[in-house]
Amino acid sequence: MSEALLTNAQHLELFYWMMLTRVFDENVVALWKQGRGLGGAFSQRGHEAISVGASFALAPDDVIAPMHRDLGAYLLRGMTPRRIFGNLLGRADGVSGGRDANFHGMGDLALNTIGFISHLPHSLPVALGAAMSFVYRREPRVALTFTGDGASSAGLFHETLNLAAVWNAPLVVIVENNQYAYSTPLDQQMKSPNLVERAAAYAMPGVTVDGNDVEAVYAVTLDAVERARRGDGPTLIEAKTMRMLGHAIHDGAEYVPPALLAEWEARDPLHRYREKLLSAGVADAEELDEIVQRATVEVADAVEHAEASPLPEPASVTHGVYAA
Ligand SMILES: Cc1ncc(C[n+]2csc(CCOP(=O)(O)OP(=O)(O)O)c2C)c(N)n1
Ligand SMILES: [Mg+2]
Repeated sequence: MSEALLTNAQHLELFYWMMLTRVFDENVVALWKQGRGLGGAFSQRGHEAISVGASFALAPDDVIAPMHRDLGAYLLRGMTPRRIFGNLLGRADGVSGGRDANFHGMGDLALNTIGFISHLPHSLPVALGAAMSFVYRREPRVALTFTGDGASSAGLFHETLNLAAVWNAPLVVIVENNQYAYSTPLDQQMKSPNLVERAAAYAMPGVTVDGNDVEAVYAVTLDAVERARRGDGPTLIEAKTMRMLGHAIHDGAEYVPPALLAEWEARDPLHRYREKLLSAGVADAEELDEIVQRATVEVADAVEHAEASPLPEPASVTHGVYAA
């Protein structure tokens, strides 16, 4: 594994991005429960270390195709909280200009970010296409995408891994194994709880990582990214975590055993990283609280801005429509 040596400033950056993601998500939950939301909004709690740790390993030129629980990836890529909140509220200045009111469709090629495609796992072949375009143009760039445990049972997941291996594509695929696909627990959709075993079927390296350990996610992703950039092909990473809230706001997740949630709560990625930074002497409590405060202010500003922003002009409805 790479010597993923991080400076103290980088440790604090990781904490900041995870905290921004957490605070953003908490605001979404609160607002939607107050009836101030629009459409659905997928919960991010439990996924912060994966989206942040993985994105941190990319160069700005690399392409990322996040899924619906990768808010941290969008933020880290430079998509502002104002634009993302605007998207969730369907505003004209939201990422999709009011065409989607969700974590879908938040693409911005200026940020090398491909918007999430609702159909699962359709972002995978698109990311493979981006990876192959780098090969054809002889550019030392990498494409990284995420998918879920549920989506990994769909045919397109297997077709993409197979072709990525055959074509030796500079692609990194991260499966966010959060134990559930909507209300279906893992053991009701696959025999093996270790998704990483699927990599062997396509003769590509497969790595399992603790998805609640941001530095571990960063280190394995960096390894895979470097491998891809060297021309040594794709990697499958299985990041194990737990979806700590319902599928989306409407879902109370009563079907999840409380003991399972308690077990994972003890491994909360934010609390763990905070303790680690404190015990390693990277920062004191006051410095970390300041970061929390910074994230809180940024998200409050985004909410205020989005709520005060106009909806799109009805006449703009056909913008970006290329076929009917
Ligand atoms: C082809 C397809 N079928 C069904 C859905 C509806 N759907 C959205 S998310 C989801 C569950 C996905 O589970 P998983 O892949 O484990 O990701 P998670 O939501 O747990 O992060 C489903 C069934 C969809 N988006 N696409
Ligand atoms: Mg899942």
